This record gives sequence, structure tokens and C-alpha cells, in this order.
Amino acid sequence: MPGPTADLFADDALQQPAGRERIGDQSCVLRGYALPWIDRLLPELRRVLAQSPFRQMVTPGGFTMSAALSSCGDLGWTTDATGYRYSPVDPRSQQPWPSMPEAMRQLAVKAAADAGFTQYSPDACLINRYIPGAKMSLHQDKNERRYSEPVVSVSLGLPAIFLFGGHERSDKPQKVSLFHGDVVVWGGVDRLRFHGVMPIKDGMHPIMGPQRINLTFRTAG
Ligand SMILES: O=C(O)CCC(=O)C(=O)O
Repeated sequence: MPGPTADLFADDALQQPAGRERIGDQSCVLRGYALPWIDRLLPELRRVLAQSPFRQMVTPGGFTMSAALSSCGDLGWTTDATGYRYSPVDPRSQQPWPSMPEAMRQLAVKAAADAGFTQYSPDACLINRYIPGAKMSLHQDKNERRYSEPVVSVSLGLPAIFLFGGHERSDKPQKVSLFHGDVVVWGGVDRLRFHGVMPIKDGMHPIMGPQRINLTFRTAG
């Protein structure tokens, strides 16, 4: 069984499985991977958002993020004037975040395994909502306690251009188009690469409406 730092793509470097696009040594896009899960995901997502609705958070530097956020799982990522962190409670309600729905967890675990990361037990799912014009600046996911497990990111709704950079903020990012149902997995040597999302273009998705929702699974605790 390959460890988290093995070259997971060595055997298929010349011929990638259909639907998998390699974007780094240990990162890939699984095209349309979440589509068969959508009918199970959306009711679960609605239940989570009824309990912990989207809200716009403020960065420690005082900027209001253009994406609105919520979370589910044992831990939720939050930001305010005092810093970035994971919290077991939703700061709005002071109640635990909604539990991570089983279909969401299964999708993330299966996508991670299909990308070569067989050890994956996500305990946090950050839910980002982008309306047209909203974006996410280049950043690293590094508030998690350890980096041995990958990040799994599921795109729903309007298309986006995902920026996948290097290990320095100044490294020129690849531009990767993401569509409804695509899943990106990055881990191992790529786990701390800078990434972000360009401003979402105007549009209307037939299922999700005028928005993009992104589910980002991490092992945080
Ligand atoms: O929306 C996306 O595709 C990426 C989200 C992201 O970068 C994050 O939550 O850290």
C-alpha cells in the first residue's frame, strides 16, 4: 500500500485513468466524480446549512471575505479579528457544528482513495459559497494539526478557475477550470501548495442557481 509520500502516479504517468487530470506530483482533478452523488449530497447540504447558515467572515487583517462560509464535522474553520483557527463550535450559535453527513464523508474518502490516499479520515468540511464576483485569494491550508492527509475539494454549481500554485506565494499558479461535480485532491508533497479561486463569472447553473458551492474536506484535529 503506498504511503502518503509515494509517487502515486508512477505506474500510470503515461496513461491517466479516464477523467483524472494530474496537476502535481500528488494532486489531481477527478472530472465529474461527484455527479453520481449529487442527489444524496444536496439534501444533506441543505440540512447542514439550515443549522449553520452561510455567513461572511472577517480576516485578522480586517477584510470581509467575499466567499460566505459554513462548516460541518467535528471542527469548523473560522476567522475573525483574533486569527484563523478550527473550532468545535459554530461561533454564531455557540453550538457544535452540524455533524458531517455520511454521503459527504464517503465521497471524500472514496475520492482520496482513488487519488492514491488510502488513509483518510476527514473531521472538517468547510463549505464556501461564491456568488458572481466572489473569489478566494492565494493561501495555504495550514491550520490543520498535521499534513499527512490530503485536502479533497468538491465543486458544485457555477464554473470556477482554480489557481494551483507552488510552495511560495510568488510561484506562478496553474489555472485549472473546475465544473459542477469535479473533485480536486492534493496531498503528500503537494499538500501545502498555495491555491485560490479567481472571481466567479456571472451565470446561472441549472441545479445550483447563480452560485458556486465548494466543499473542502480536511483532517484538522
Ligand atoms: O473553492 C475552492 O475551490 C477552493 C477553496 C479553498 O481554497 C479553501 O477552502 O481553502
